[in-house]
Amino acid sequence: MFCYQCSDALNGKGCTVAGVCGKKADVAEMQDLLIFVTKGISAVTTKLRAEGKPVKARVNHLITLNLFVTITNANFDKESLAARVEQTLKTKAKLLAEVSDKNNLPAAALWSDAKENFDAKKIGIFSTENEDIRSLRELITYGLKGLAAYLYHANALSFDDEKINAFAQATLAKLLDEGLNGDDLTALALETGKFGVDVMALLDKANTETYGNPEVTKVKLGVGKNPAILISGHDLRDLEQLLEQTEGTGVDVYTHGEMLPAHYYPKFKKFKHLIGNYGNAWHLQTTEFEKFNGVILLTTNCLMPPKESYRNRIFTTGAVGYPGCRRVEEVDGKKDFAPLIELAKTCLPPTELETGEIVGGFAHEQVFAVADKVIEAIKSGAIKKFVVMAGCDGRQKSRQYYADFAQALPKDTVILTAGCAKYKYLKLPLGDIGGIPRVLDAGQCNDCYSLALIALKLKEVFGLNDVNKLPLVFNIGWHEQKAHIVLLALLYLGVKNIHLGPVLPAFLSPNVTKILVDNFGIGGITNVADDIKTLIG
Ligand code: FSO
Ligand code: SF4
Repeated sequence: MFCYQCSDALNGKGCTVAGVCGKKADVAEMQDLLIFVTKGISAVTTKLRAEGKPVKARVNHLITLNLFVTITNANFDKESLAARVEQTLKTKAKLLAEVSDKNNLPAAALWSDAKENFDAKKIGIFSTENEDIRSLRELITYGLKGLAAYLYHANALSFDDEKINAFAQATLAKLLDEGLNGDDLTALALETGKFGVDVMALLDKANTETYGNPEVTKVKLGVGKNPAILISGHDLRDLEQLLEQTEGTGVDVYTHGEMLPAHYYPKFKKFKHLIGNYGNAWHLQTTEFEKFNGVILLTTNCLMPPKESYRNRIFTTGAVGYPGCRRVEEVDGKKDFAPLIELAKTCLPPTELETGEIVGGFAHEQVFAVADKVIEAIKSGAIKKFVVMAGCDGRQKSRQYYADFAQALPKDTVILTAGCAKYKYLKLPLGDIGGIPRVLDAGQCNDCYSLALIALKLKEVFGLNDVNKLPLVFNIGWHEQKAHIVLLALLYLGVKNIHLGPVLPAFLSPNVTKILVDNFGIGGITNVADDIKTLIG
C-alpha cells in the first residue's frame, strides 16, 4: 500500500505497511482499486454526455459515494469497498453498451477484470511516474473526494447539480489522460476549486432551506440522566431522522465532533431531547466514546478503529464502515434507527466530561445581521484583524500550536472558524469585543463557505477590489480531503498567503509546492511568536 492523502501520513511521507489511521494494507489497496474503477466509469459517463445522452442520478450518486468512502477515517471495511467495485463495474458495463463511439476511451473505461486480478502498483498512486504530475493528479483527486463528501450531503437533502456531477466526472476522466501536462493540471486544480465553491453553496442552500438559517446559540456541554445516543459526523439528514425516531422514547441525543453545529439550526431546536454536545474533536473519541456509555452513530468521518470495550455500541451509516460494527442502511429514502434506540435503552446515561456551554452559529446570515456593529468595530479600531482558523483538528501533539496561537492573539483580533479545528480554542475564555465574541463559529468544515461570504461582504462594504486588502489573515489546520477542497475553493476565490499546518501535505512535490508559494503565497507554520508577528504584525 501507499497512501499520503492526510496530515497523518507516516513520517510526513506516506503510510506503507498500514495507515496511521488504522487502515490496513488490503483496505488501502481496495480503495485504490475503487478510485481506479471510478475514474473508468467517469470516462464512460463523460463520453455519454458528449454524445448528448443523459446520465442518471443513480449513477452520479454511485460515483459520488465511491469517492466519499475513500476519504480518511471513513471506511475500513474491505468487503463493502469490494462490493462497490463490483457494483461500479456492472454499472459501467451497462453504460458502455450505450456509448456509440468507443474509440479513444481510456483503458480504465474498458477494464472489467475481476477484483482478484488487479495489480495495485499499476493503478495506484505510483502508476504516475513523474512526481509533479502525480502530485497534481493526487491534489485534484483529493479535492474531488472532498467535493463528493459535500455533494453527498446535499443529495441527502434532495439537492443536486448536474454541472457539478459532470465536472467531477470529466475531471476524474482527465486524470487518466497522459496528454495533460503540469500547466493543464494546475488549471484543472483551480477549476476544481471553483466547483468547490459551487458545491459548498449548494450544500449551504440545502441546509438552510431545509433546517433554517443558523442562529447564535448556546450549546450545553453537560449531560442529563437518560440513556442516550451520540451522533457524530456531518450528516444532518441522519440527525433529523434520529431525532424524529427517538422523540418520546426516553432516549436522549447528543452531538459529537462536527455534528455540534446542528444545534445552531432552528429546525433542530424544537427537539427537547437533543441535549447538548459531548466531547471534543474526533481524535479523542477512543476515551470519550468509552465514557459516553450509550450508543454511538457515525454518519461520516472521522472514525477511529473502535476499541473492543465499546465496539458493540458503534453503528455506522452512509460512507462510514468498520468490520464488525453494525450498519444502518437507507431503504426507500428512510433509515430505521430502532436497533440503536433499543440498545440505548439498556445502556447507562453518559458520564459527565465537562459542564458549561459554548456559543456558535455565526454563519453568514447572523454575521450580516450584525454587519453594522462589525463594520463600526473595524472602523473604530476595536477590531484590528480577523483571523480565519478554520479546518480540522487532529491527533498530532504539534496541533497544540493552534490553542497557543489563539491565546496569544492580541485582544483586538477575532477568530473566524468552521470545522473541527475549533475544538482547540472554542472552549477557551477568549472574551469578546463590545459584545462580539472573539471566536465566531460558522459551523462545520463545509461552512467555510460562510466565512468566504463574510469576507466577500466585507470587501463590498469597504469598497475594495481585492479580498486580500481586508484586515483578514488565514491560519488553517488541515487533516483530510475536505480541507483540500476548501483550500482549492479559497485559492479560486483569490485568497492569498494562506498558512497551512501543522504540516504541509506530503503529496505536494517540491515543484508543486513552489507553484503554490509563488502564485498564492501559501506557507506553513513556524512557532506562535513568529507567526503572530508575520500574520498580525
Ligand atoms: Fe473534522 Fe474529520 Fe469536518 Fe474533516 S471531523 S477532520 S475536514 O472529517 O470534515 O472537520
Ligand atoms: Fe496514512 Fe492518512 Fe492514508 Fe490513513 S489516510 S493511510 S493515516 S495517509
